[in-house]
Amino acid sequence: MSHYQYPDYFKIDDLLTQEQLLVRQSVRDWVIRNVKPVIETAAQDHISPNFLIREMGELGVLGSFLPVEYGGGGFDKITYGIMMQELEAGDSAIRSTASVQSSLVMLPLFLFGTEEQKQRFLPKLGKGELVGAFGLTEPNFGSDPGGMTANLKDKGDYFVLNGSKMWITNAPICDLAVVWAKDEVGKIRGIIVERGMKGFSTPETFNKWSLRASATGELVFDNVHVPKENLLPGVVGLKGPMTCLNSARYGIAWGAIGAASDCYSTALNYALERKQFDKPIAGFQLTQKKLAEMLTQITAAQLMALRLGQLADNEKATPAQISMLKRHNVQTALNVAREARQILGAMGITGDFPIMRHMMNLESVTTYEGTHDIHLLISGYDITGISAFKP
Ligand code: TGC
Ligand code: FAD
Repeated sequence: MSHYQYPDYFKIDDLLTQEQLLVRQSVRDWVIRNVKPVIETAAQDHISPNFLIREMGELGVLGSFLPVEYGGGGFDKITYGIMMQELEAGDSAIRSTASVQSSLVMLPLFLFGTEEQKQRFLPKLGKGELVGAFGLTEPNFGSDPGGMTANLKDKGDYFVLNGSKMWITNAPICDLAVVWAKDEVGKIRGIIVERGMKGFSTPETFNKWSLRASATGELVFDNVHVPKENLLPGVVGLKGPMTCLNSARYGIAWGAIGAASDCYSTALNYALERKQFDKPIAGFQLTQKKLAEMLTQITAAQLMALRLGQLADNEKATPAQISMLKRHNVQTALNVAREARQILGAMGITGDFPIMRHMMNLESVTTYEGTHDIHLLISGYDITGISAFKP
């Protein structure tokens, strides 16, 4: 399929291992076979193709960087990034599910959970037999999650959980949610809330123009009794959820390259075939400017992602570097999608091509996991040592 000839202008493939290239091919093939044929209709109909989750489990993209004995694949961080890149070339919704399950549900259980919690949940999450969600954002606390009001009251052998979370990926279909809430002394704790617990509901959020093939919703806790053994004992404070976000943001930065590459390749093919004024539109300087700038930006995004992957695999990637990469690569993908859509003219707004869907999805991707501006402020803080978030 011609639109899968993705750009590799700087021969970055030469820097990847045989195993990484093989994994890329197998995820790419799966996306072509199983995602591409259904995703446009799913997005148009605002339906999340949940049957793909178990297939992703079989494919090995859920929790891929965790040890095999805990339901993972034992892969390195570059391989994780490559997987996210290929999934997002299909659709950001598919990558979202894999990101949340891997980095925001399996990772906190692995890092902060008890052995019993790990044995109980991780293997099934890794196979896609259970679906997880991550509840940090609240109606009144998005960029500033430290202000959250969801709260836990200690009742001896259980906690009572009250509050609500909003904009939660996979909330309507989750079997369990890793929820962040404040204890009685105001410390942020992670706790596993399971479907079926009395007072726990997950209403879906409709009317989205973005990530329409992803189930987004709320997590509502109305005096939910959560057993003490569901508390994640291994972390206290905002650094718990933020540690998981470092991993998810890193994966998103790779994912954005997939969406951008799909848009670029589609636009290049179209420009070579479409004729106006008796010649292919690829022959006009203004089209070439768009294509050249897209390819330059994608190449920069690829190189940044690979280098940060190397640092991550050596435990040297800093949160601020991850913020810079997430912000840069998602902005790159948005720029590429917007330019690519222009090259297709009117055809660019249709579902016959993937560009408009990617473009709309990327509007969420630039907002979730820290907005474009929040990541800029994280860079600013890292450069100057002065926080510009708050007074
Ligand atoms: P601040 O005072 O700076 O830090 C509080 C504590 O948190 C620690 N911390 C981190 N730890 C590890 N990694 C990071 N990246 C960390 N950032 C902060 C920090 O060291 C401190 O620890 P301690 O032990 O000293 O207490 O926090 P602040 O209140 O000023 O807030 C700033 C911050 C970092 C929260 C803000 O910059 C930010 O990142 N806001 C964005 C919130 C966000 O990203 N939400 C994402 C929700 S989940 C989601 O969107 C999933 S979408 C998934 C999908 O569908 O793909
Ligand atoms: P706000 O924080 O209200 O920000 C609004 C605007 O103000 C932004 O432009 C922001 O950059 C700006 N702003 C805020 N503070 C500052 C400041 N100090 N300086 C300058 N500008 C500032 N959350 C989860 O917990 N789990 C999920 O699974 C999840 N999935 C999501 C899925 C989708 C489709 C979407 C859209 C969101 C999801 N989120 C999830 C929520 C997401 O993380 C938040 O939307 C995001 O953190 C921003 O919060 P907000 O929308 O409340 O915006």
